[in-house]
Parts: sequence; structure tokens; C-alpha cells
Amino acid sequence: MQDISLIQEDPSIAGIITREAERQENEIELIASENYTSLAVRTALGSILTNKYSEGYPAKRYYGGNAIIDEAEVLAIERAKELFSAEHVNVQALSGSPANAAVYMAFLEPGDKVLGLRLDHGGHLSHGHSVNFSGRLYNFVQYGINPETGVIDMEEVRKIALAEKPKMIVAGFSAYSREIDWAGFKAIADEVGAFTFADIAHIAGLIAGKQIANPVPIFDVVSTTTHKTLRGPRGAIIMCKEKFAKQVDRAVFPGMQGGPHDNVTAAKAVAFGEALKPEFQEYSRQIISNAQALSKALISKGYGVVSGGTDNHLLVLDLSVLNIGGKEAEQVLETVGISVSRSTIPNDPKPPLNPSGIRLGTPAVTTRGMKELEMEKIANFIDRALKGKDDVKVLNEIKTEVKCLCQEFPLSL
Ligand code: DSN
Repeated sequence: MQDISLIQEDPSIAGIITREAERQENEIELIASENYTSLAVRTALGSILTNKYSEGYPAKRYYGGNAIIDEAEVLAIERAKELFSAEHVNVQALSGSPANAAVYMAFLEPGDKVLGLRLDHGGHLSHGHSVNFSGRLYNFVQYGINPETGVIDMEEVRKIALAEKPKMIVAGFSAYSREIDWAGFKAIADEVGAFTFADIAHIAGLIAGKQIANPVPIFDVVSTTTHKTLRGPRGAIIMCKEKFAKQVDRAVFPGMQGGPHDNVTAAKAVAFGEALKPEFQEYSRQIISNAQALSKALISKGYGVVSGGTDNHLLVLDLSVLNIGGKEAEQVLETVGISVSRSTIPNDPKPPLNPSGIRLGTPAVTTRGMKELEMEKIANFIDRALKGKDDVKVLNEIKTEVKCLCQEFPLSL
């Protein structure tokens, strides 16, 4: 529901927001990195806190008038500390890549060697891809996942680490569906004297919801976005051991950024408050159960799933059984009202723009209340749409069924 002033002031943008709200209401969101924020989060985000400049940190600002803003930032910090058992938290990072840039700036000098997972094996651009600042500023060497098992081979990681002696090891991924051996990464890093950096952007909500292991107590530094499984506003935080607090804070401000976005900081605090409630643990459990149900239903229809299943909120579907690439599958599913993102599979013979897979995630559908039964229905929609991609009648029928299912689980946006 929109404020009347926006409709009067800017009908063009108001109309776009209305149409996007209808799209979100009536379509199935399976993009693993998306979610639906609560009205409370959006209220903080759209608040007058956006009017303030607050360069610096609580009680150490470079602008006057920040006593009240300080309270919001301290609340966000305290709640994040509790949620992740963190010694120190910086809540000012604007988004995932800037947060990672600040982490590298805090721990490394340009040219230093870092070990991270390859993007086409499920890593992230900011973990050393050659077109990204990370790959251009630092000397990244990369590990992959075992193409036979679809799982990270820790012995292989150790071998590369021993041979390359990186200054930092990065763990944490964008398209990896298995539990991560945090202690194993830490042991390898200790053996070669490397810093440990976990990017938990995708799985932060599942960690906060106590469904999967938390690297924060054992790693040197951990970054996460706040808008994926964590269901907060778009943004990021950085958590680290107290002994690294100063260098991390200095890297964020004044190293990388100017004034923090105080409205976003307040919305982060609201989201962390929501994630501290017991219901969030049940939500996180259901996300994983839904991903496993979706994976099982698609495997039973003959599809391959990288690593054979999932321990978290996502799965990468291998489309090699059908004569369809990830790009076309993404487009076909969009026509029936299902959003997914194309994805490479390990050692993909196809190019990244039209890879062999699609990535599916369950955080958003779980927020709207869907459970295992609905995952079976969604698997059925996906299968029928991909197999009937050239039949407009079939696609139209599925689109209607998708809308009906969504209306059973309203978002009330
Ligand atoms: N773009 C995000 C994702 O979809 O995984 C990562 O930054």
C-alpha cells in the first residue's frame, strides 16, 4: 500500500512500484539471494533517518546532531553481536562487494596472495574473479569443487594452500549447496599462517536461525549481506575478532566509504531483532526442508542436482538431460511467473552467459508460508514448463496455476 503523496508527486514511480508489488505478489520467487522484507524493516528503511549525515562511529562522529542516530547504530551492533556470537561488528558496509573490499583493505596490501573459490564453481565475483576489483588488486589463486562429487575437496584446498602460501583464505559461496567445513578451513589457514575470511552472505539467516554451523567464533573475519536469508534491508555487515576491530572499522570508514546510510542501519537493527526471535529458527529450518523437498522432487523427475542435493537454502539444477541451456530455462520460467537465475555447473562445457544450470532457492517462498507440498507443485511447474517450452497453451496454463498458488500465500505488499 503506497503513501498518497508519492502517487500525487510522482505517478510514474508510484505506478512502477505498484506493478512490481503485483509481480512479487503473483509470481514465485526462487532466486536464492532474494527475500521479502517485513513491513517493519521497510518502514525503517523509508524513514527520515535517511536525512542524516553520520561519518564516523557512535560517539565519534564528524557531524553534529548524531546522539539519536548513535542509538540506532549501537542497537544494530549489539543485536548482530548476539545473533552471531561476534566480538566486534561493523554495520556500516553498504553491500556485499563493498564489505568484501573493506575486508581485503583491512587485512591485505595490493598484490598479496589470496585463496578463494572459482566463480564458475559457485564462488563470488568479489572472491578473485579477473574482471572484479578483487582479481585486479590482489593475487588470487583459486580452488574448485570436485566435479565428481560436487563437493569441496578439503585435501585439495590444503594442497593448494601449502603450495601457494596465501596470506588469506576465503570460504563462503554464492552457489554451493553443502555444509562448509569451517574448522577444516581454519586448520589449513593455521598451517600456512593465513587469515581466515568467511563470506556468509547466502547462509547468514540459516546461521542466525541456528540451523547450520557458525564460522564467526572461529574465523578472523566474516562478512555478510543482510538481505538474503537474513531477510533484512539491502546492505552488509562485517564481523571480526576484537583484535582486528580498529583495522576493519578504518577500512570501512574512511577507507572505503563516507557517511553510513542511517535508515539502512536502523532497518538492519529491525531485521536482527526479528532474527533473534524463536520463530526465525523455525523459518530457517523450513527454508532448508523446502530446498531439500524441491531438490528431491526434481531429482525424481530425472534432473541432476549438483552434489546430489542440498544442506542449505539452494540447489543448482543441471539441465544437461534436456536440450536447454540455463539462459533459455530462466527465460521460459519467467514467462510462467517463476524467477530463477542461470548458473554454471562444475566444469561447465557451456559459457557463463548460457551455462548448463539454474540456481533455485527457497528463502522467499518460505517467507510466504509455503512448505514441502508446495515445493512438489513448484517442481512440477518447472518440469512442465521446461518440457513444454514451445507450447504457448501449456505455458499459459502453468502461469495461471502459478498465480493461483501465490494467491493462496499472500504477501499483502
Ligand atoms: N548476486 C548475489 C547472488 O545472487 O548470489 C550475490 O552477490
